[in-house]
Amino acid sequence: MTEPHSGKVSEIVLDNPPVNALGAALRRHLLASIDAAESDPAVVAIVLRGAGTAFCAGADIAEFASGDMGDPSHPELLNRIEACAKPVIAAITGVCLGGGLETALACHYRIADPSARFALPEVTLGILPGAGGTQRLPRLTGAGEALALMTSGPTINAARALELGVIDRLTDGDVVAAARALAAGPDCPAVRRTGALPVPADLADAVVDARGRLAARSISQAPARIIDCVAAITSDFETGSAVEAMLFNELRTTEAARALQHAFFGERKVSRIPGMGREVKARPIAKVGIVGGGLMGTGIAIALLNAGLSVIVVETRHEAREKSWDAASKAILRDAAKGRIAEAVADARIAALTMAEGLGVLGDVDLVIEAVFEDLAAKEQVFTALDRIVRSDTILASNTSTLDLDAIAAFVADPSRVVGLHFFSPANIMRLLEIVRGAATAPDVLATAMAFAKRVGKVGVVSGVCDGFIGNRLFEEYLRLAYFLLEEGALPQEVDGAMERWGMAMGPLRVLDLAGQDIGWAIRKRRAVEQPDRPYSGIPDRICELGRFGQKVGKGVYEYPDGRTAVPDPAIDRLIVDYSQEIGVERRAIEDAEIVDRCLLALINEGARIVGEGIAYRPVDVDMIYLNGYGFARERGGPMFQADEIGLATVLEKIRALAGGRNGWVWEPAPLLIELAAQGKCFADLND
Ligand code: HSC
Repeated sequence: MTEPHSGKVSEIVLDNPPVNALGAALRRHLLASIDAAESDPAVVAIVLRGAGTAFCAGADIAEFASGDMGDPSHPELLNRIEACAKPVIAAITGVCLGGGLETALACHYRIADPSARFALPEVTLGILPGAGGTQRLPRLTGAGEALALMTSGPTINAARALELGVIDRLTDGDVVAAARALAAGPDCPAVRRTGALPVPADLADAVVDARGRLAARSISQAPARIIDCVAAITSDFETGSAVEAMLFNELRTTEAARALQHAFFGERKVSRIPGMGREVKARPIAKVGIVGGGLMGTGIAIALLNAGLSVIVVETRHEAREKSWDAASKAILRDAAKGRIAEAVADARIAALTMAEGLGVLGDVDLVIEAVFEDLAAKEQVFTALDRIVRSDTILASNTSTLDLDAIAAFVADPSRVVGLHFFSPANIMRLLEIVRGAATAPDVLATAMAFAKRVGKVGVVSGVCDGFIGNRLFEEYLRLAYFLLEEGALPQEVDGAMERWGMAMGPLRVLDLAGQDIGWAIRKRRAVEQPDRPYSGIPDRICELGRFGQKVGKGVYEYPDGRTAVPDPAIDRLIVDYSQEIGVERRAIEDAEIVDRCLLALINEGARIVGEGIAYRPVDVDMIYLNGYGFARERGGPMFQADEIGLATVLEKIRALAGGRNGWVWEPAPLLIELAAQGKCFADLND
């Protein structure tokens, strides 16, 4: 891992593929290398660089769970680097994140090339920069800038890092050669210890300011503790560092930290398809056809154009076509106007969009995504036509959220080329892509869909075929519960308020108002025929009978006087109370904790059923769908993570207790839950 000392400069390499994370072995190696270089009289200076294209992505996150982070610990190692009597120069390319940036800050001088990207993203993992970052960065940039970087974790480029004083020099050429030349030459920087720099002048004001901006309802305590660490900066580096170490350890074991780290690894885990070897290669995708230029089709088009793909939108209606073009180009121009992309990039993206009236133009695309309305006959028309038009290796995808993908695949001669790509609206914003594997979907088609998800910046999660797939199947049980709670005594604002205070981006009733109460109504009508033994509360139907279809018509469960803000409506409160009376239910006060418990248990039980049936590969797949498509707080990890937090034996006990109560039929425990609880296992045991 260490190159031999060449001349008078010692080059120490951070080498731990793929991203040079600072695991224990690498820390030991660095410590030994610094000791060796310092004691070698021939060495005048040290250059620290990363192997490959990255400098270092930080601590090895997998070590946090074990708590085994010593021998040497990160702070011990970095203090040793900083204390080195010979100049240590960091030569930075690629990612320089978290503990990686803290390592660079402990060096005496930092040179980067334009590929370098810097961040202290610990807050996104529910922790804080625990290797001296909270004490060193403010001394270089000022406390205000450092707090902004640490409390929300944005990534900055090399030019910005130079501007802020995070690095000392930016070079266009070979950064290692530049660092070596500097180290060996007459202008070699002197030892300058960041930890010994003066207390930043703006410290007191910046701390007050940051505390004032703290979100009132943050589940994670990390932002507040980061501010505490910065407030603890004194001229004595050790005092502040002791506070940082104490608060780091406090955060490390919190539920939010574990949940956020579950999300980090989970989003990567879901891309692994069990049983699919490396020999399965994704097909190249450069040109995509989208059938249907409505809201969904247009959102998909924007997402794809933003990822540099070439897109043809086929929309038969002239007006809709114009509207789609207009919306897509405006969204791209808005990004340019806000400085997110260069004007030339915006022009290229708009030039990559073609609108067409008929399917005939799709003869040479790599992938077609059908996004017409949810009607099997409409899908049949599209797929049978596409089958005649596209190349034999073109992948055919449906954006259906409710129809049977296998029935759609049967419309083409070769169903192995058909896959579901279920985008969530607005498709250019929402991170989730539910990838539906049909009974006949070919492995390389599935692999292509996964690679495509990554390419367009989505978290792709595979679902088997079932009504509602993973996400909406769980959501249906969650909604069923929410309406039963209304019958029993809660008001809409109480159900939504409890779930929102707990961490959901939006309560279940507000979600349905946003999606359209008429959509829920149509599904309930279908269910009344298909599943007469699984009735819903009659409350939502009563609301629909009043034509209150949600936000789009200004009234649903709530009123929307300004078109956006949900305001509780006394008429709906009366409707609910009357309904309870009509069905003979004596209303009672229902506490937040009971609302959260029941809604969550409904999600967990259905999630367990879905994993047990093999619709989801792993419990973590269910969690990643909920975090990325359904507004489940990342700091809560997802329903299956929550089940493990509660303990599966307790979850089962609670479900069984509910099964003995009103609407007990809802609470039949999932077989997998019973099995795991009996074995003393948890859902996480099934994730690897
Ligand atoms: C930290 O540094 C805390 C410090 O303050 C130290 C505190 C010490 C306190 C001690 C007190 C006594 N660790 O994303 P990709 C894996 S916290 C482990 O698919 P990309 C990743 O799981 C850390 N593994 O690639 C995946 O593995 P798989 C702060 C890590 O090119 C593979 O690498 N740093 C890892 O799309 C490839 O990753 C961060 O939060 C890590 N740090 O993105 C940065 N980083 O193939 C987190 C990656 O088996 N990382 N892996 O699935 C990232 O943001 C992205 O991974 C990159 C690469 C942008 C680096």
